[in-house]
Order: sequence, then structure tokens, then C-alpha cells
Amino acid sequence: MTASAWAQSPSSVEIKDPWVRATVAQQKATGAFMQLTAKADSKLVEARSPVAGVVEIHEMAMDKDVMKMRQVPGLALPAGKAVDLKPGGYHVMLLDLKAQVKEGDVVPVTLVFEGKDGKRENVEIQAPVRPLNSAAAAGGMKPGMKGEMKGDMKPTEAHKH
Ligand SMILES: [Cu+2]
Repeated sequence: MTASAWAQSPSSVEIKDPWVRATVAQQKATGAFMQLTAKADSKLVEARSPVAGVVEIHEMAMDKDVMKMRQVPGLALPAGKAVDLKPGGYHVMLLDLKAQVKEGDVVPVTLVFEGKDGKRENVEIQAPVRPLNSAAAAGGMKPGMKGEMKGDMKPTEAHKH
């Protein structure tokens, strides 16, 4: 592919299947998930959404049998490699939600990508809201994925800030 073919694309990062997990009333946090494939080495450095007061990029990892999440300063997107943001792994965390996020809603999320040259690009996506148990229900999930959200992963407890 030539550089001019890329230039026609609205974004230097391909974003596939974005979705946001529905919340229950009073729940103040949820996650946004998608698959990102960068055309050139870049990073996801920031995200914003009008539905959330604070948006962070999180990673989830096992720490002595407990699934924990923490904020990361950026998510590396190597050229041509699909990077999954999914339950149990990296995700965009929507915190301080202004209202309940209901199934059938569409949540706008602005993703900020930074290229190797330090140039930033804002890409707005529309992420449909899927039900709470979507990780288990989604057809594309590998069998092993099912158990990963068990245990201490109640979002309201995991995000006391
Ligand atoms: Cu999180």
C-alpha cells in the first residue's frame, strides 16, 4: 500500500467493534472496549467522553489470584498489530459517570493517539452499549475468557476514587 492510500483513511488507527458495558443505577464507572490496529507505531495516550467526568486508560492483571486494574500512561500500538481492549485486559475506563449507561445507548468516546513523531490525532467513535453480562454472552469470546471478570471485579468496588 502506498502512503496516499493511507491518507484517504480518516484515521491512522483502525478501530473495530467498539462497545461500552451497560451500568446499573448508581454505578459510577464502566469500561469501553474495542480492537485497535495502528498503521504505524503509535500509542493510545488519552480518552475522553461526554458521559464521564474522568476517563482513564486501564490495564487489568492478576495479582496473587486477584484481578486488579491500574491506570497506564499509554497503550502501545505496534504497526499492523491488532491490540484488544477487552474485559480482563486493557480497557478505557469511564469514571464519574453522569448518568446510567443503558443498553441500546450509544456513547461517544474521543480517543487520542500519539505517533512516533509526537503528533497527536483525535478520533471520535460511537460505541454501542451492551448488557452487563456481555463478556460471557458475546459470541467472539474465547471459552477461557468467561471466568476473568469473576471475583473482585465489581466495578463499583474497584473504583473507589
Ligand atoms: Cu478500569
